Amino acid sequence: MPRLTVAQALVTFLARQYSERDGARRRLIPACFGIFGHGNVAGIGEALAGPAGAELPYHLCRTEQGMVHTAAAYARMTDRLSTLACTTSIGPGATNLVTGAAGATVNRLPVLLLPGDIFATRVANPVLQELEDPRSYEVSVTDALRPVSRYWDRINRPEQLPAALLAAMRVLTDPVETGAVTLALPQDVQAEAYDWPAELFAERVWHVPRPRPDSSAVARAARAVTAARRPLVVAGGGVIYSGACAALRRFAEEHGVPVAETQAGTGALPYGHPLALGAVGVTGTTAANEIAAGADLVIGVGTRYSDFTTASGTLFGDDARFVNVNITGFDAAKLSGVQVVGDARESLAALDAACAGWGTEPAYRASVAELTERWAAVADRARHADPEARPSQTAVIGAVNDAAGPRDVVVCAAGSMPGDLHRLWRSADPKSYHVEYGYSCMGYEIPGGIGVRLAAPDREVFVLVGDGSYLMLPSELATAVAEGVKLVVVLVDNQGFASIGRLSESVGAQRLGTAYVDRAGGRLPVDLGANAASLGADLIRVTTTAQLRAALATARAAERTTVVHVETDPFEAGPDGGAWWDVPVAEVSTTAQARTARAAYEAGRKVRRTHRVAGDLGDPTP
Ligand SMILES: Cc1ncc(C[n+]2csc(CCOP(=O)(O)OP(=O)(O)O)c2C)c(N)n1
Ligand SMILES: [Mg+2]
Repeated sequence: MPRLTVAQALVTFLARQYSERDGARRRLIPACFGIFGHGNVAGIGEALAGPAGAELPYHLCRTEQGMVHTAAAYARMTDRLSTLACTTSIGPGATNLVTGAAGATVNRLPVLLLPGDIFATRVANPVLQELEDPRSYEVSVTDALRPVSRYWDRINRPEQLPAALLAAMRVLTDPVETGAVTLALPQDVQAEAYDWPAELFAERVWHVPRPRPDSSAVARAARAVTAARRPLVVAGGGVIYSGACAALRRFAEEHGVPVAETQAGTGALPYGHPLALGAVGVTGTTAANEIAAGADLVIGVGTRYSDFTTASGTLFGDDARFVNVNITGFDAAKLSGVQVVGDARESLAALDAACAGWGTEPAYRASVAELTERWAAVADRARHADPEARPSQTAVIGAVNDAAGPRDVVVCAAGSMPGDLHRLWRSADPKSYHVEYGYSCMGYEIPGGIGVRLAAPDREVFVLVGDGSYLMLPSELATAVAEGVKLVVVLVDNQGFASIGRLSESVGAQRLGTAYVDRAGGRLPVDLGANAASLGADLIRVTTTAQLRAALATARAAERTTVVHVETDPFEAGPDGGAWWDVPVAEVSTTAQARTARAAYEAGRKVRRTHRVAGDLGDPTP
């Protein structure tokens, strides 16, 4: 019976957990990020500094929110087969986790959060940073993590730890339930000693299953698929997490079904494949959106059908039927689809076999090729610019895509860039496009880039970050520099919110508060390049496309984290795919701009479909 503190037991346990899928075994939690305060330094801090910590390397980050983004990006890069632990103090350290936790849970990515908490014995309460709720001493700020966690627990006694740890590991490694997992650790309990059962510290392997779909569900799906003339696959992040890209390609090629991609599914089918339509939805291409509008059957694989994917319910036609392949019944049931609940790779293989001999007409495939070519010409123009002039944002994207090797990764999350990237980036590899667009959290970019690079040190990482997003978490540049995690950060500075500025204008809000200017509307004496350099990054400033291309080559070859600072025009927009997005506009207003916007809004929402047509055509006759 080893006698250890709760924190020592926790750290020892975490170092001995493994995940396994397809015979490959890896550490489930290979490292711990954190920031110490009085709520964790004596417990978790002492444990990590001691013998237990030798197996769980510690990385000091600069913000708690940032470290959760790092852990989520790490999990995404490893197909959810491993993640990082995040330790914080009590109070603000704990609540700073909430945004990152929500992002991880929305994106269905495992992260392990270990916030400190107020004394379980309450003898020293109110402790520094304690929220005192007059209704109950039971309430603490870590309760704020409950709705954004897929498993949440507070360890009030050492005896509670083993069961909580096992439950936490199960949720982290269960592709159906995964998301943020929180174990709140009262600071007194962390330091308390207990005689643990030795078997708690044995190596444990968490087998990540590939559930096969129900055979009658596959038969129903095949009946719907083989009755279709204009089918379309919408590939979501689940395709990539499952490692189902080859199965998807086989299915598409066997049956001549084109594939469109969500943000998380981008790269599922490489750019240039004759059936690859690229980005779909609000951030989609004209090619994918036209095929989507005419599709009689949509096969959604590993997608949660966000409003960006369905264009707020306006993208797919009235009579479109849906077949949904998903690991969770929750997503599979959306849009009245035939529910094929299972692992994407296994389900696609089963559907492929059940659809043997069926395929689309050559004329349909030819229309896919024609639409794709037409979009490629538009994209080519947007991606290139006069080498001696200031680049447009789309030319910045073209330059970064050209500078990146086929396995390099682009990271982005918020602003106007995710849309331009989704439409214009050309992925050769399913792991090369990393845009966090489930939570689209400003500030994700740099810490996300750290997580990507830690998970895949053999790939160069290009972080594309707007000035607004940069200002939210520039602090994590200091983490990248300190930890020797090399990034190429392209800081696209347009003095404010190009995205929300455009949106504001279109909804009658007059661009209020969307530009970084002084009270008189003048340019600010703010120098983000100098800020990046002050945090320890190498800085290259560029003003032309030619300089940008040269700087990207230098930065890619460099050993140190390099920030390339470029200014762009916030009023210049790239080509778009013509899809609608539901952002409700003021129903009454004194301004003509808002009234015009309201009229356009009402026209737009008229075409919303509810998709209540059952995808199910019944069971095939045997
Ligand atoms: C944390 C957070 N706050 C607010 C928003 C809403 N929002 C979306 S994009 C955006 C502006 C982003 O500015 P910037 O990074 O400069 O990109 P740009 O729009 O200029 O391309 C804002 C405020 C968000 N996505 N995340
Ligand atoms: Mg900006």
